[in-house]
Amino acid sequence: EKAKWPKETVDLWAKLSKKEANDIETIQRSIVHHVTTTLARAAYNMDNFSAYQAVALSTRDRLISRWNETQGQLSKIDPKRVYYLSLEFLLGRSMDNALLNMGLKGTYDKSIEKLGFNMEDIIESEVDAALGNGGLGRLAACYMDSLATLDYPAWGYGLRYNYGIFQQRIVDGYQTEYPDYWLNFDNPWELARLDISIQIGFGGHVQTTQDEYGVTRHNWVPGQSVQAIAYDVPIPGYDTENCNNIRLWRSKPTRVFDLTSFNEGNYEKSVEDATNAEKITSVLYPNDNTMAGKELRLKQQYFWTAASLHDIVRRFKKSMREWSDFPDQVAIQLNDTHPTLAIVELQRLLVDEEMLSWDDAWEIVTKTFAFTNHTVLPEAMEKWSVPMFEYLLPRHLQIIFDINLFFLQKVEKKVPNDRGLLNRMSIIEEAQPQQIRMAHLAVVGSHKVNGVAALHSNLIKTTIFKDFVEYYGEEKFINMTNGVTPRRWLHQSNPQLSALITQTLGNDKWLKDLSLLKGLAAKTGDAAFRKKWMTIKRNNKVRLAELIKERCQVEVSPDALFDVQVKRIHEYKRQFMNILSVIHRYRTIKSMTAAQKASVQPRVVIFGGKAAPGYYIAKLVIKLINSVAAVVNQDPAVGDLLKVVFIPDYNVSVAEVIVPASDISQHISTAGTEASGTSNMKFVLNGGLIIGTLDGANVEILEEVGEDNIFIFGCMAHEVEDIRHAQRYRGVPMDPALQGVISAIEKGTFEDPKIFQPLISTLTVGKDFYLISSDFASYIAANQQVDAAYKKQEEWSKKSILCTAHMGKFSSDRSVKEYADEIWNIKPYSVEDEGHL
Ligand code: CGF
Repeated sequence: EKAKWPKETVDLWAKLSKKEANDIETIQRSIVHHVTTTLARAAYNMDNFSAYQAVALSTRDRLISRWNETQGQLSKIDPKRVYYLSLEFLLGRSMDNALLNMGLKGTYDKSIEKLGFNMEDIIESEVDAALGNGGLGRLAACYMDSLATLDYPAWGYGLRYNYGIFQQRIVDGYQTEYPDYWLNFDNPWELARLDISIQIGFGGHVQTTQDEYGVTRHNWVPGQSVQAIAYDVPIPGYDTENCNNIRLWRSKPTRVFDLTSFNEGNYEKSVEDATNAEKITSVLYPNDNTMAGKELRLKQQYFWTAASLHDIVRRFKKSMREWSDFPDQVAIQLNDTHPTLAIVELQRLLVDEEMLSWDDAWEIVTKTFAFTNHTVLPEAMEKWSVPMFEYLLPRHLQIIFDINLFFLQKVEKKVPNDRGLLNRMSIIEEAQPQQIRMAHLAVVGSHKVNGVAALHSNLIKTTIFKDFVEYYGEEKFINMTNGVTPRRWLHQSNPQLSALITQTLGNDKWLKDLSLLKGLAAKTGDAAFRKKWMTIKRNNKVRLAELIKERCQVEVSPDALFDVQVKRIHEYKRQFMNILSVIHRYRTIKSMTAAQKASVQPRVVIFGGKAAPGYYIAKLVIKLINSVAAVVNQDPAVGDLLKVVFIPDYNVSVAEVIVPASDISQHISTAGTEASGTSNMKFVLNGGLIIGTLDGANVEILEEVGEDNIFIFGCMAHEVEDIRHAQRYRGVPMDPALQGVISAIEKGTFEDPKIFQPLISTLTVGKDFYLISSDFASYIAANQQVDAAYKKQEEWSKKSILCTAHMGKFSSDRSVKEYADEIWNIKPYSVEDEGHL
């Protein structure tokens, strides 16, 4: 159409779509413009929140320009792209990050200040986009930042939940959950693409016919359908014009729904169906590392994968290429098993709708997908009951059975007469009712499978995927150690440290090449530098102490050692062991003379994290922490030597305050249970030391920082089974120090002991599955080493600097580049700043 335009029309468009300038006056104009027009307010009735809204809208205008330019150029170049399918994107706040990444923070600071507002207050007005549970969702967000920064052609696909992870409040020491309706005030960080709407079917039946060549054809006739509407979230790279996209789907009723009911006068029924359609993307399931098995969750998974694939296929078709080129244009990464249905949906589209042969289609499918496993915990393995699945997705079930049949035939051919093997490897578990094992389906349908840290990647090869490794060979199973983005997790959250690093290294190149941090190692001998380093840590501790005062009404001294454990509350992460050791510390201090107390290192033990609402034992751990805090914090015999706090409603923006302020953080999962952990990386990056087990990425952090700069304790992953066996059958006695602690709880030192009985039973009746007793002595000893090391402040400051200096490996830029080279086969491209759209 444009080609038909006269030259002056084309020129006029080019002139008027010039990008806005980024000088202070233009920015101020754009802010005031949004105040007066978009928000319909005026200077005299503005508060911090409306200032935030206006600044956000002005920032968004600039984001959208970049987004448009990037996406326009991408369509022209049409390179191979990666699509990252994740049910969770835990983005947190966007404004600060967008301004920093676009290089506009300083100018906006000044612009706002002159308009009578303060940037820090405005930033605090933004609510977190909390569309994730924990590590997995935050990892997806870090990867999106790195993909954009490194100029990779990449899109994320997810769901736009109306309710993100619940808000946690502590009432009488217990966690209570409140809905997080984060869209209350509109979300400036998304673009509703109401024109992009895809119809998604559910239920119904399958018609089987013979085509003119006698080939059997299957046609799925869904019983109901809903619409998927696209919402795009621009993700700006740091120090590049590139701006990638996360497309989130929202469910809506189709316009053509249930006319029959309507015509029969059953208006209510047709409205009810519409409400059911909206429900699909209503809420994020609040489980981390556990599988709920709910029908609505399966609906979410299909709705999301079908809409995303439809979108991907439509984009591919525009290029008029052959189907066999699909894997050269498209790489799809499955973030956990949640999107595994995409494998089945692509096979269905190719066979049933595009009429490819089964084998040709399957070759395309398996070359396209790759799968990331995030856990070996049995309770997290996704399985779907066959009857429920059949009712929702009858054609997909047939396809899964066929995939399984052809797969098992090949296994049988390679390893004849081993029924046990077929049983173990089958995608279908022979239970009552039968179950679909999503992890097996993901492995069979992908060309690469990766774990998220070296230890974990080895572990999956010898446990859950052992048979598959023998069948496919080692090459299919690789390691991609997780990483975190230094832009958010140092530059944004710890601006003083970021500035000091830039000043010390002479430039800010380290923000795009984190290995440059090693240049800091040479500064450990420089006393003045160490002082600056530790002053910044103290400033960050003051900031955290203020947050603690505000949220927990407890005063803590920034001169004490800040000891932090913030993460989802889970038995395998052993917050229980931590609070038991705190009780031990408390009892030890209470038994001391005044002279002995004088040499105790004061400590503030900081907890935070959410428990899944149905996870009774995890919720009791929160209650115990709060009960212990109530007693310890009031005890004059202890004073400032020990304080315990539980910071409610831990989320990304709270983490941004906590992480830079930590002296020591706890990553103490039973060896072999935490796949990677990513907060461990964030803490060390910010000069916080860690105490931990040889689990997940701790192992690689130890390799990088060296054993003098980390506190390792506890048994190793390969010892766990033997210890459990011994405990179960030989009845090993409980650690004596732990026994003392348990007795104190049972005597009622911290509220009515009956409350905690079920928790204590996990150590006694429950046979201590997570090995708290066998690790307890070495844990206490490691904590004592921490105290001793912290007292030598000069030495500690050197350790802290070396920690940061050796974190180059753990940038998500490194992870993403490895994925791009070894799995996706995609290349960076460059977005030219053409200055207009
Ligand atoms: O994924 C996790 C996290 N809880 O979300 N898993 N899941 N599912 C693992 O438990 C972490 O160890 C890991 O760091 C994270 C991201 O890979």
